[in-house]
Amino acid sequence: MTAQYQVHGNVAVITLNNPPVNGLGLSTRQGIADGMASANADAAVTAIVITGAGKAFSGGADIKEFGSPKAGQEPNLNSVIAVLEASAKPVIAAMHTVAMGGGLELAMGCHYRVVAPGCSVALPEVKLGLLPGAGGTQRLPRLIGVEAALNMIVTGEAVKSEMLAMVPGQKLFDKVAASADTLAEEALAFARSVADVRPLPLVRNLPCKHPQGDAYFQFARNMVNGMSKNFPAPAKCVDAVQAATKKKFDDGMAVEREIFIALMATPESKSLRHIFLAERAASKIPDVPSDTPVREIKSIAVIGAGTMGGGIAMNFLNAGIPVKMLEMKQEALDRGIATIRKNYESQVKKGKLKQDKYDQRMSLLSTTLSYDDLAGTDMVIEAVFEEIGVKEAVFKELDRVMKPGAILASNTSTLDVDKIASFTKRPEDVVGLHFFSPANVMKLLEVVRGKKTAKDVMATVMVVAKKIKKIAVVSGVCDGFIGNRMVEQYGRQGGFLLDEGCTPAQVDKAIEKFGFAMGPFRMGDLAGNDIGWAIRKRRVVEQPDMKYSKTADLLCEKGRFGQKTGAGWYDYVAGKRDAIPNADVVKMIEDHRKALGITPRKISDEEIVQRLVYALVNEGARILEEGISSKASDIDMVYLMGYGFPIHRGGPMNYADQVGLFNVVQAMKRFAQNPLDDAKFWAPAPLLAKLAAEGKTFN
Ligand code: 3H9
Repeated sequence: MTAQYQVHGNVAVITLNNPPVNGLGLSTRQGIADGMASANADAAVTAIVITGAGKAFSGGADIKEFGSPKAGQEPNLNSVIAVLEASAKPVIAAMHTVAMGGGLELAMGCHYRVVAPGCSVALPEVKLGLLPGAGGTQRLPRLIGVEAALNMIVTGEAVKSEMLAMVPGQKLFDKVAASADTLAEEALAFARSVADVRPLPLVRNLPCKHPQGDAYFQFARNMVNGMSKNFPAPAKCVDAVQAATKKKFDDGMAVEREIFIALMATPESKSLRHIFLAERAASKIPDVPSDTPVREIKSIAVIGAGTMGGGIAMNFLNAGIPVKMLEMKQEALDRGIATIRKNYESQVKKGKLKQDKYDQRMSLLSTTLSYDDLAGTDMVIEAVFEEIGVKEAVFKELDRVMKPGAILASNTSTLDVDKIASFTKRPEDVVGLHFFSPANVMKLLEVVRGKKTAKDVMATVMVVAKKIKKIAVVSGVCDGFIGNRMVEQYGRQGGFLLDEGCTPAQVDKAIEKFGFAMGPFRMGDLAGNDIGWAIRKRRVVEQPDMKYSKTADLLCEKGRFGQKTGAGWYDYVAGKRDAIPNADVVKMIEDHRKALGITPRKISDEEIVQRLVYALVNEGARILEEGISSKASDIDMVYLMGYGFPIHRGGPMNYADQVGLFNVVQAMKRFAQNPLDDAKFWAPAPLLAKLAAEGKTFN
């Protein structure tokens, strides 16, 4: 049973027990309704307490149930709340740790609420592209005031119970318990104290007004619209709360219901719900059980004090984990430390970091010029030059000095982790940790699992990643891992588009309108066009028949490497990041086109977007079928967190699912007919073809 029923003296207690967070799935909702029926039928019971077992009162509606037939099955949450409101005996919510979404709505449907201090209270539905759909938009404004409620509903942010208890005139909490430990006892005592009070108070009967009325809501709408481009839910939250101030309670509920149902069907909400689950799924590795013992990581060594090494070190310092940095020369160490110091100082100046925290972080950082000094550290991350010979020298040294059981990680972005592991006598301890630049800012971490990497090493690095607040995604060993392998195909399509008639600005604009943070050419300029050039030089040797546009090579031959040289696909003014189109680059592309005898054609934004995105999808499908990635949602996380894929589209694989894989394959077949494109590339990956034929999806 996911809700238990017990009677303590004259008080019935219904305990939600649906781990991990007492999501209000069908069986829990049924359990509450059953408990209510038992309590009302038992003449000895004078009051009813609803509480939650384990680490939450309730995290809300069961997100995993959304979209399944169970979600709409009676009793739905609104019906359960109607049962609470109709109870002849007082119902008291006893909340602790987490009271969110439908969980908070359930509590607001009770007659009274007792809360433990430290309880995170939120209506976070907006983060899932929804609004509270079980009366949250109608009841919360009645309990804490319109502005405070709208603020919580529109941001979805959690507020601690003790803070909310200080809102003047709030009626959300009837009592704040002394502590979480005494909550149960205090809730029982409270229940006894109100057992005979009549009439029973109902939130629906409280007034709901804002003194400025429409003017306030117009102001709120303007604010919200400015901040929530691409997402319909926040503005709808304003509409629903405004309805609470203008309509009778049940009419306001009807407005909320209608909006909730409409939002549930939007691609934006589907994407956000996908991301919520994908983020949590990413930390799970199919063949590494969740109870795999992890190694203790109390100290870290970082080899290399360059931009990457410094950024990596900061992650651990931020998490309170001591870091020892190693370099070959004192000057390099000094430069690295100065950069870290500068980064922190700028945070202090902006008020983002307190001075004592800064001091504490810097005190955790030590340096050395000798490998022997690293012997005692639990994990080492190498961030040296991307050249296999250099890595070999480093890993041989690490193998010599590191204590048994230490984890040896490489931050390589391209090299073969199995080969790197083979430089040691302990390949089971070697793993790839591909941080993205700037490493102290970017959320993504690709964890590259070598053929011999031990399961407990994988389990450990996933825990460590969480500690340093990264979203870790596991990749097998292949050229470019998940992200860079896919971006190469995306870049190739970008090149073909130039050959066929586009300018870099046209391509970038089209994909940015689709929602990407940056188009492929602006991204190339930011990352450095010389990186792709080096990869292509390798590729033409490995795959001499590979078709690609030579425009990027021509650009690099002119020394236009991007922002770092002040010129790439665009021009840049020192100190600014604005991309200014350059006529010579456009002419270079036109000349190249002429030399190839291509007559340019007008290419629609739709075709640009499809070719770029489906290039990602097809390569993603190959990555999945090769087992480089264990789930499509991992690929989505890589693209969302590391490559600026639009959040509201939920990642390339999710987007393809939404478009329909059949449609994706049809488009690919069309692209394959284009003689200037690469027919071989557009042959759908077998997995994609199979899923499309079966009418299935990636996720
Ligand atoms: C809603 O309520 C709609 C209503 O208004 C109307 C209905 C008609 N359901 O985050 P964690 C799982 S919409 C199912 O790592 P933490 C999560 O998937 C809902 N499962 O832990 C994970 O599972 P697994 C509004 C849920 O301690 C595990 O719990 N509510 C739910 O860092 C641990 O998650 C929200 O949006 C759920 N509602 O944080 C709340 N919530 O182990 C969303 C979590 O299998 N949840 N799980 O991977 C959160 O913000 C955080 O999970 C929470 C715990 C703060 C609760």
